[in-house]
Amino acid sequence: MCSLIAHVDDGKVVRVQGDPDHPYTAGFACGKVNRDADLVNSPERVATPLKRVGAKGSGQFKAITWDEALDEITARWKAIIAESGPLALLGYAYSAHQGLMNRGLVNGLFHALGSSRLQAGTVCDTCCEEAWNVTVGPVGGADPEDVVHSDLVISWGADLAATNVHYWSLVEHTKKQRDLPVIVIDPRRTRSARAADLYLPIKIGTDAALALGVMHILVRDGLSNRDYLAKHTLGFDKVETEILPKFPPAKVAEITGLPVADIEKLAAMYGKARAAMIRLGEGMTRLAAGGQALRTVALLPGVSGHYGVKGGGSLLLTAASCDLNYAAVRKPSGPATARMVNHLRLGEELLNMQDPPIRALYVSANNPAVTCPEAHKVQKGLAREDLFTVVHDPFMTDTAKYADIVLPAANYLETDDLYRAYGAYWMQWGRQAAKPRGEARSNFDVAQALAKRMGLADRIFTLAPQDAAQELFKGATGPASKAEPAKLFAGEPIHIKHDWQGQPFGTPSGKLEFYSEQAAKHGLSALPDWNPDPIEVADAAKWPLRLLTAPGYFQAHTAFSGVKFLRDREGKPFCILHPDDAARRGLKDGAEVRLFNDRGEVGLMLKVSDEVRPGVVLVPGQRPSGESLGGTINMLCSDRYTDIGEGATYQSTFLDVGPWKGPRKS
Ligand SMILES: Nc1nc2c(c(=O)[nH]1)N[C@H]1C(S)=C(S)[C@@H](COP(=O)(O)OP(=O)(O)OC[C@H]3O[C@@H](n4cnc5c(=O)[nH]c(N)nc54)[C@H](O)[C@@H]3O)O[C@H]1N2
Ligand SMILES: Nc1nc2c(c(=O)[nH]1)N[C@H]1C(S)=C(S)[C@@H](COP(=O)(O)OP(=O)(O)OC[C@H]3O[C@@H](n4cnc5c(=O)[nH]c(N)nc54)[C@H](O)[C@@H]3O)O[C@H]1N2
Ligand SMILES: [Mo]
Repeated sequence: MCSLIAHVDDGKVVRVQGDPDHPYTAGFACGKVNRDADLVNSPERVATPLKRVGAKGSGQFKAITWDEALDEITARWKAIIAESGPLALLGYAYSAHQGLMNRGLVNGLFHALGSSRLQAGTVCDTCCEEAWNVTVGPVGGADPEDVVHSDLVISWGADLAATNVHYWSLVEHTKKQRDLPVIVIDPRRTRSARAADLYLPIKIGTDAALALGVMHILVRDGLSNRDYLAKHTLGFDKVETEILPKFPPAKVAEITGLPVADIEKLAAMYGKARAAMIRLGEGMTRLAAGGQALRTVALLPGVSGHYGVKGGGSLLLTAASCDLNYAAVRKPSGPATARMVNHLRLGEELLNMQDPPIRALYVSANNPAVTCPEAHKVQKGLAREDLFTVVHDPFMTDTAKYADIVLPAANYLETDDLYRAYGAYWMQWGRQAAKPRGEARSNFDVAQALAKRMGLADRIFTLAPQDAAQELFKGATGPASKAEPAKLFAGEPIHIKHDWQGQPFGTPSGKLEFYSEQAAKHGLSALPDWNPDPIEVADAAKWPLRLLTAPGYFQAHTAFSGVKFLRDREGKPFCILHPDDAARRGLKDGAEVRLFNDRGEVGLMLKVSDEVRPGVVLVPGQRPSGESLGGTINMLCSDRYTDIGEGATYQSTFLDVGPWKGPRKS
């Protein structure tokens, strides 16, 4: 979450920049956000509510008024609820660039209606979050700003230069003043990797083995912190006797594809550091055994004792430390429990859920036709003639093309909202900078309008955003609750970190859990471990390449695809193959290629580069079908769950690449 300044001229946002007075943003915004004036003013924005006039997916619509749109939506919902009950409705709202009000109140609407509930975020962070929770507990990790106290930084499964730009710039700044070695562990030689002091091009999905190998060496060389282990951790004795003997350096080298010398070097640097900070990325968790990978890496600072040192430890997400009263907005009323729909199984559930089937879908602030695995199934589900779909978005997305009604959404610069970061310990009120373009309305506003028409009486649906935001502070107990409303609403950033007394652990034992009964309850082994996944092994025998999915530098999923400059900057949707793999297939840099497996095919441009190892095909970002030669990468990914958190396994995808001969006739 960056703190931004929007320059407004004559009611129009003309420029957006990082706030120079904010301690963490420090005047810097990434290449995407720097273009947010283009995003908010994009000529491609949807101007008015629209009603479908052509076939689903064809994108043919006519303009209607807001009253017509809201009347039709609520009349259809009421009829469906009368016939099939509220579970036939699904509110499918996610995050985009929104804060707590615009994201939360849409959830609040569907919670109060008693509809089927979205198990949100399984496309993103539920796997890593659950894995962290069973290991460290539902608490934040290291403060990224404490990196000024670190003497080693490990970026483990995160491309800091893409997804943690403020952290990255603080690291670079610190590096200019003193020695601060950076180690990057990533199957892609990312921009961060190129700037690293040590880069380990690990094989996808082998991080747990590497972390166990490092522990093995730390113990072997007397570099483990016995005092810390005894006081603050649970079950390391079992790891030491049952697991670590399986992971000597030579074995780890075989599993991870890394030279023994580099594994030794990593362990030596880590073991000798006084305060090493590990920035944990979600990258290592986007596959079948993702939870075990993250859990195992998050245990390392327990062995070194760095969880007890300022500037040491690890950081996954910070949000759990901001204990606001979210329920005030997200759960104003409604049944305590209701049927859940997993975010990443939208296609499956639209096609197969019964008693009742999903008959009405409301999509807000996400684009599942592109970003969900089994994208074919999602599109097939969205094409159902008997499904009533509403999409609220600033742009005519691939998903919106399937809607019966499209509602134009306001952008974050056009709304009031409360933001709390998930990569830093900051919270801030963001004031509306400009009036919504055209007839666009905010999520908050539309949720209230729909609630009123549906006869919901909860007070939250009548409050102005600022008054609703105050509700979040009622009953909150942590540092966030101490925010002074006057300062907050004047736009002053608020730091929400507790007083630092070492990494707190929120596990049942109150310690860092090497042995975790909660993990075992989720079906993971109670101890950290690494084993090959049988389904991946079978697929790898069938297909020669494995998918590596990583963020685009100039796109974030599809949220910036309405900015032509950024689309062009990112380039036509592409994949990257190692020169050996390209040569073996007679494919040249710049060729049009087809990526395929049993699930389907996608047409992309080829870049040949050794930034990935042989056997891997890298596809940065998820680009809409209209931008590629054909299709979108998630058409090749299954909706199988991760080992914990029921998350997405994009990288358990195996495939092949060949020349593109135009879309296949089906
Ligand atoms: N293959 C593969 N797939 C992935 C991933 C991967 O690594 N590999 N990553 C996954 C991850 S981490 C995530 S989080 C998901 C993201 O997937 P999505 O949540 O689908 O994210 P976006 O594509 O950014 O879609 C956000 C939409 O919200 C709209 N929007 C922006 N602001 C507002 C607003 O204020 N109101 C409304 N109503 N709409 C707004 C934007 O125009 C855009 O259409 O993708 C996942 N998909
Ligand atoms: N520019 C840009 N920024 C973004 C986004 C974006 O799309 N574009 N998306 C935003 C969102 S929604 C999210 S959730 C965050 C996610 O941000 P991060 O937590 O950084 O996670 P990812 O971007 O999924 O993956 C990061 C890195 O993990 C690497 N990786 C993949 N598999 C493995 C593995 O098996 N082991 C290891 N060690 N590394 C692996 C990838 O090559 C990639 O470089 O980023 C946010 N920021
Ligand atoms: Mo995400």
